[in-house]
Amino acid sequence: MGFLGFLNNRLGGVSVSFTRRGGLEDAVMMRDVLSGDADGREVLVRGWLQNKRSSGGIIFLLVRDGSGVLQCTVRKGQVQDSVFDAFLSAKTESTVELEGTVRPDARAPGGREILADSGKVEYPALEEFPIAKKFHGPEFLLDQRHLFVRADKMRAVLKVRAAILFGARSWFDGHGYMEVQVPILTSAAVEGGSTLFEVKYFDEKAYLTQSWQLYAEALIASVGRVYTVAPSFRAERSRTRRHLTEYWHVEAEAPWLELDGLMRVEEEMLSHILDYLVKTCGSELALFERKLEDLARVRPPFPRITYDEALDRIGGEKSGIKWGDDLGYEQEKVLTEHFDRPFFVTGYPKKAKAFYHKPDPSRPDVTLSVDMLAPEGYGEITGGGQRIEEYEALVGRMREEGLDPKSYGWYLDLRKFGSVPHSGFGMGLERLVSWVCKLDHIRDAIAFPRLINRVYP
Ligand code: NSS
Repeated sequence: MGFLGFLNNRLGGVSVSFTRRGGLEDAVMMRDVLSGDADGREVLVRGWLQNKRSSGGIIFLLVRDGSGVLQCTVRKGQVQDSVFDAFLSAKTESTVELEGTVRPDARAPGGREILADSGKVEYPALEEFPIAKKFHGPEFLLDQRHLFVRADKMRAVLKVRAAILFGARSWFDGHGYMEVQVPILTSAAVEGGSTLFEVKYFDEKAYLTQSWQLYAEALIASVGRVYTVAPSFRAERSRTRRHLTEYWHVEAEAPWLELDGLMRVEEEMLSHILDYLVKTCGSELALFERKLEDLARVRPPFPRITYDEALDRIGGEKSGIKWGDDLGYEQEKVLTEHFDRPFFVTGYPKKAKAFYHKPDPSRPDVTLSVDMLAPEGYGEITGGGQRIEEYEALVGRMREEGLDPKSYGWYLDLRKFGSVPHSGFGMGLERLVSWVCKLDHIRDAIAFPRLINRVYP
């Protein structure tokens, strides 16, 4: 890549137009400066002025370019007076460019700084940045989300999300799963009608998908093991710490896979992801006070309990639900106190689960279903199980649930042409991020959350 600034050896210290000799992209990434690779060299950096302090003839700028945050020091006399004055009056979140020599300095955040010999304020911020260091209420910060995404913790969350997806994809790709995409606009419910978003589709009604699952079941007969990373939508009326109306869903489906095998897929994939986070996101996790040991100890096999055991552990009907009801957030929270790592709950009652779950042949009132719950009060992060593969049984379950088999014509066809025992699961990306980053609310696990009362910004 070459440190272009190196060539630009003090062209009179003016705010030279570096673009004349190359593209805007010629600035060095701060991450490369912070790594020490550019020590002693003359470099050009560009970024946003995150913070500034000055005393006498010296200004310390903290400049962020997305790859890192770097201290740039501007001294009176070492740059033109007009440059010094421009930086002195620049408001935070102005865009700036600086050129100077990289030197190690233990007092600088990250251990390095640039001693500037020239630079310019490229787009001065027009107003004071609305987000100050002081406390702001959550609604204010949600209104300012387009600016709040620049905050340290939001940047860390974005990095953790990206690392989780990288880890998930690399596990799936390495285990014979192919990434596929299916429609977001659909004609029928997957997870029950109560959380469907309806959209007008020309003269018809359509819905925003709740899960890719039914299409995935079609694709396993085409390309075998499949996975996706896609948005899912739930018109959740409940205002909780763990519900978004639009969330990102990592889902997988595989032929010739039963419940036990599915749990092995989930636990291996998750521990692979957590390993990757430990290796690549140490400083981000530290911001949230997440200890790396908490993640490193998550190793297969994860603890497994049944729904019946779960209900017992939380005090049976004293827990607020009776046998047959789904575990809600309150019940899961109590249950998670029994574990210090993610664990599985299997065998949910038929009544608590969607129509496609296969009833346990040895006990038909429960299903071959499994949820993975995260500890520390977080609860469910994945949901899935073994599917009904037999045509008549599937039609029967649809009728029991009051669904019209005609609305699921194509899905039923899959049982007519080479049906197969198969299983799959969906993992809520923001649920996992919330646990990993110890977030109080799922809205902070995504850049622009969609909540019951919020579609702006
Ligand atoms: O409803 S799920 O439990 N299961 C499914 O959608 C299956 N059709 C997935 C599959 O087998 N392919 O949702 C799966 C996960 C759940 O465990 C949560 O982690 C997440 O999706 N989820 C949510 N995250 C955020 N907000 C909301 N509202 C939400 N609903 C589910």
